[in-house]
Amino acid sequence: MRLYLATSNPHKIEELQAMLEEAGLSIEVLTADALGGMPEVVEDQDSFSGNALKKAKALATRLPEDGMALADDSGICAVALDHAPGVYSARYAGENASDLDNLNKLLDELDEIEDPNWAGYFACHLAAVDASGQESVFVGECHGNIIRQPRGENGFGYDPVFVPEGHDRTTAEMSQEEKAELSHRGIATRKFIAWLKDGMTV
Ligand code: ITT
Repeated sequence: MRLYLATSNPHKIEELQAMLEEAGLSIEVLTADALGGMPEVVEDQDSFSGNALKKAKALATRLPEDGMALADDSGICAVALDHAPGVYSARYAGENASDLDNLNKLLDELDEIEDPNWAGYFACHLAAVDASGQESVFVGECHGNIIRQPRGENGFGYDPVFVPEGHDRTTAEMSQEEKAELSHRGIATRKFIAWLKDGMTV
Protein backbone atom coordinates (compact mmCIF):
# COMPACT_ATOMS: atom_id res chain seq x y z
CA MET A 1 0.00 0.00 0.00
CA ARG A 2 1.10 3.54 -0.67
CA LEU A 3 0.07 6.38 1.63
CA TYR A 4 -0.08 9.91 0.23
CA LEU A 5 -0.05 12.83 2.68
CA ALA A 6 -2.73 15.31 1.56
CA THR A 7 -1.17 18.42 3.04
CA SER A 8 0.99 21.25 1.78
CA ASN A 9 2.26 22.13 5.28
CA PRO A 10 5.93 20.96 5.42
CA HIS A 11 5.87 20.78 9.25
CA LYS A 12 2.91 18.40 9.23
CA ILE A 13 4.63 16.28 6.55
CA GLU A 14 7.76 16.06 8.72
CA GLU A 15 5.84 15.12 11.88
CA LEU A 16 3.58 12.59 10.13
CA GLN A 17 6.39 10.98 8.12
CA ALA A 18 8.53 10.54 11.25
CA MET A 19 5.72 8.85 13.20
CA LEU A 20 4.61 6.63 10.32
CA GLU A 21 8.16 5.54 9.56
CA GLU A 22 8.89 4.84 13.24
CA ALA A 23 5.81 2.59 13.39
CA GLY A 24 7.61 0.14 11.12
CA LEU A 25 4.71 -0.34 8.72
CA SER A 26 5.62 -1.84 5.40
CA ILE A 27 3.97 0.95 3.47
CA GLU A 28 5.45 3.64 1.31
CA VAL A 29 4.79 7.13 2.69
CA LEU A 30 4.68 9.77 -0.04
CA THR A 31 3.55 13.37 -0.31
CA ALA A 32 0.94 14.85 -2.64
CA ASP A 33 3.84 15.88 -4.90
CA ALA A 34 3.99 12.27 -6.13
CA LEU A 35 0.45 12.81 -7.50
CA GLY A 36 1.11 16.17 -9.11
CA GLY A 37 0.77 18.27 -5.94
CA MET A 38 -1.97 19.02 -3.47
CA PRO A 39 -5.15 20.13 -5.32
CA GLU A 40 -6.55 23.53 -4.29
CA VAL A 41 -9.12 22.95 -1.54
CA VAL A 42 -11.32 25.63 0.03
CA GLU A 43 -11.45 24.77 3.73
CA ASP A 44 -14.98 26.04 4.27
CA GLN A 45 -16.37 23.32 6.54
CA ASP A 46 -17.32 24.19 10.13
CA SER A 47 -15.58 21.15 11.61
CA PHE A 48 -12.02 19.79 11.58
CA SER A 49 -13.34 16.44 10.33
CA GLY A 50 -15.27 18.10 7.50
CA ASN A 51 -12.18 19.94 6.27
CA ALA A 52 -9.89 16.92 6.72
CA LEU A 53 -12.25 14.74 4.68
CA LYS A 54 -12.50 17.43 2.02
CA LYS A 55 -8.69 17.52 1.65
CA ALA A 56 -8.32 13.72 1.67
CA LYS A 57 -11.11 13.27 -0.89
CA ALA A 58 -9.59 15.90 -3.19
CA LEU A 59 -6.30 13.98 -3.35
CA ALA A 60 -8.05 10.59 -3.44
CA THR A 61 -9.40 11.40 -6.93
CA ARG A 62 -5.79 10.98 -8.16
CA LEU A 63 -4.89 7.81 -6.22
CA PRO A 64 -3.55 4.63 -7.80
CA GLU A 65 -5.51 1.48 -6.92
CA ASP A 66 -3.32 0.62 -3.92
CA GLY A 67 -3.22 4.17 -2.61
CA MET A 68 -4.66 5.93 0.42
CA ALA A 69 -4.85 9.67 1.02
CA LEU A 70 -4.30 10.98 4.55
CA ALA A 71 -5.26 14.57 5.41
CA ASP A 72 -4.81 16.49 8.66
CA ASP A 73 -7.02 19.37 9.73
CA SER A 74 -5.90 20.83 12.99
CA GLY A 75 -5.81 23.96 15.08
CA ILE A 76 -5.79 25.52 18.51
CA CYS A 77 -8.92 26.25 20.56
CA ALA A 78 -8.95 28.80 23.39
CA VAL A 79 -11.57 28.20 26.06
CA ALA A 80 -11.89 31.94 26.84
CA LEU A 81 -12.59 32.65 23.14
CA ASP A 82 -15.41 30.14 22.85
CA HIS A 83 -12.97 27.64 21.27
CA ALA A 84 -11.68 30.07 18.60
CA PRO A 85 -9.64 30.11 16.41
CA GLY A 86 -10.43 26.39 15.88
CA VAL A 87 -10.93 25.61 12.20
CA TYR A 88 -9.75 29.16 11.39
CA SER A 89 -6.32 28.66 13.05
CA ALA A 90 -4.34 28.86 9.78
CA ARG A 91 -5.96 32.16 8.76
CA TYR A 92 -6.95 33.73 12.09
CA ALA A 93 -5.17 37.01 11.27
CA GLY A 94 -6.29 36.99 7.61
CA GLU A 95 -6.01 34.92 4.43
CA ASN A 96 -2.24 35.21 3.95
CA ALA A 97 -1.31 35.57 7.60
CA SER A 98 1.97 34.10 8.84
CA ASP A 99 2.23 31.78 11.85
CA LEU A 100 3.54 34.76 13.85
CA ASP A 101 0.60 36.98 12.80
CA ASN A 102 -1.86 34.28 13.89
CA LEU A 103 -0.12 33.69 17.20
CA ASN A 104 -0.08 37.45 17.96
CA LYS A 105 -3.77 37.72 17.05
CA LEU A 106 -4.55 34.92 19.53
CA LEU A 107 -2.62 36.72 22.29
CA ASP A 108 -4.27 40.06 21.41
CA GLU A 109 -7.75 38.50 21.58
CA LEU A 110 -6.99 36.99 24.98
CA ASP A 111 -5.56 40.34 26.18
CA GLU A 112 -8.89 41.96 25.37
CA ILE A 113 -10.46 39.87 28.12
CA GLU A 114 -10.04 40.85 31.74
CA ASP A 115 -8.40 38.03 33.67
CA PRO A 116 -8.89 35.46 30.87
CA ASN A 117 -8.97 31.70 31.28
CA TRP A 118 -5.72 30.62 29.53
CA ALA A 119 -6.82 27.02 29.07
CA GLY A 120 -6.80 25.68 25.53
CA TYR A 121 -6.17 22.66 23.42
CA PHE A 122 -4.83 21.55 20.08
CA ALA A 123 -7.09 19.29 18.00
CA CYS A 124 -6.12 17.12 15.03
CA HIS A 125 -8.58 15.24 12.85
CA LEU A 126 -6.89 12.84 10.43
CA ALA A 127 -8.99 11.68 7.51
CA ALA A 128 -8.05 8.60 5.47
CA VAL A 129 -9.70 7.96 2.10
CA ASP A 130 -8.75 5.02 -0.11
CA ALA A 131 -9.03 4.67 -3.87
CA SER A 132 -12.49 3.07 -3.55
CA GLY A 133 -13.71 6.10 -1.57
CA GLN A 134 -13.84 4.43 1.86
CA GLU A 135 -13.48 7.09 4.58
CA SER A 136 -12.21 6.98 8.18
CA VAL A 137 -11.43 9.75 10.66
CA PHE A 138 -9.07 9.63 13.70
CA VAL A 139 -9.12 12.35 16.36
CA GLY A 140 -6.47 13.56 18.81
CA GLU A 141 -6.56 16.39 21.34
CA CYS A 142 -3.83 17.83 23.55
CA HIS A 143 -5.04 19.99 26.45
CA GLY A 144 -3.02 22.58 28.32
CA ASN A 145 -2.53 26.32 28.66
CA ILE A 146 -1.76 29.21 26.34
CA ILE A 147 1.00 31.48 27.64
CA ARG A 148 1.53 35.25 27.17
CA GLN A 149 5.27 35.14 26.28
CA PRO A 150 6.20 32.87 23.32
CA ARG A 151 9.03 30.41 24.09
CA GLY A 152 11.00 27.93 21.95
CA GLU A 153 12.23 27.56 18.40
CA ASN A 154 10.96 24.10 17.41
CA GLY A 155 7.66 23.04 15.86
CA PHE A 156 5.49 25.57 14.08
CA GLY A 157 2.32 27.63 14.32
CA TYR A 158 1.11 28.15 17.87
CA ASP A 159 3.72 25.84 19.48
CA PRO A 160 5.63 28.71 21.16
CA VAL A 161 2.54 29.70 23.22
CA PHE A 162 1.21 26.27 24.21
CA VAL A 163 2.20 24.34 27.35
CA PRO A 164 0.64 20.85 27.58
CA GLU A 165 -0.99 19.80 30.86
CA GLY A 166 1.55 18.33 33.30
CA HIS A 167 4.50 20.05 31.56
CA ASP A 168 6.32 23.33 32.04
CA ARG A 169 7.78 23.71 28.55
CA THR A 170 5.99 24.82 25.40
CA THR A 171 5.69 22.34 22.53
CA ALA A 172 8.20 24.61 20.72
CA GLU A 173 10.73 23.84 23.47
CA MET A 174 10.33 20.09 22.94
CA SER A 175 12.05 17.85 20.40
CA GLN A 176 9.89 16.48 17.58
CA GLU A 177 9.90 13.07 19.33
CA GLU A 178 8.76 14.53 22.68
CA LYS A 179 6.02 16.53 21.00
CA ALA A 180 4.83 13.44 19.10
CA GLU A 181 4.45 11.53 22.40
CA LEU A 182 1.77 13.88 23.67
CA SER A 183 0.53 15.98 20.77
CA HIS A 184 -2.89 16.02 19.13
CA ARG A 185 -1.23 14.84 15.88
CA GLY A 186 0.68 12.11 17.71
CA ILE A 187 -2.51 10.79 19.34
CA ALA A 188 -4.51 10.83 16.09
CA THR A 189 -1.63 9.25 14.14
CA ARG A 190 -1.23 6.41 16.65
CA LYS A 191 -4.99 5.68 16.32
CA PHE A 192 -4.58 5.61 12.53
CA ILE A 193 -1.55 3.29 12.77
CA ALA A 194 -3.43 0.90 15.10
CA TRP A 195 -6.35 0.84 12.65
CA LEU A 196 -4.00 0.12 9.74
CA LYS A 197 -2.24 -2.67 11.65
CA ASP A 198 -5.55 -4.14 12.78
CA GLY A 199 -7.49 -4.13 9.56
CA MET A 200 -5.07 -4.44 6.71
CA THR A 201 -2.28 -6.60 5.43
CA VAL A 202 0.46 -4.04 5.24
P1 ITT B 1 -2.86 21.92 5.04
O1 ITT B 1 -4.29 22.42 5.01
O2 ITT B 1 -2.19 21.94 3.70
O3 ITT B 1 -2.72 20.59 5.72
P2 ITT B 1 -2.46 24.12 6.90
O4 ITT B 1 -1.25 24.64 7.61
O5 ITT B 1 -3.30 25.12 6.15
O6 ITT B 1 -1.97 22.94 5.94
P3 ITT B 1 -4.72 23.58 8.66
O7 ITT B 1 -5.71 24.18 7.74
O8 ITT B 1 -5.04 22.26 9.31
O9 ITT B 1 -3.31 23.35 7.95
O10 ITT B 1 -4.38 24.65 9.79
C1 ITT B 1 -3.73 24.27 10.92
C2 ITT B 1 -3.13 25.47 11.63
O11 ITT B 1 -3.23 25.22 13.05
C3 ITT B 1 -1.66 25.58 11.31
O12 ITT B 1 -1.42 26.54 10.34
C4 ITT B 1 -1.05 25.97 12.66
O13 ITT B 1 -1.05 27.36 12.79
C5 ITT B 1 -2.01 25.37 13.68
N1 ITT B 1 -1.49 24.07 14.14
C6 ITT B 1 -1.94 22.82 13.80
N2 ITT B 1 -1.19 21.88 14.37
C7 ITT B 1 -0.25 22.54 15.09
C8 ITT B 1 0.82 22.10 15.86
O14 ITT B 1 1.13 20.83 16.01
N3 ITT B 1 1.59 23.03 16.44
C9 ITT B 1 1.33 24.34 16.30
N4 ITT B 1 0.34 24.84 15.55
C10 ITT B 1 -0.45 23.95 14.95
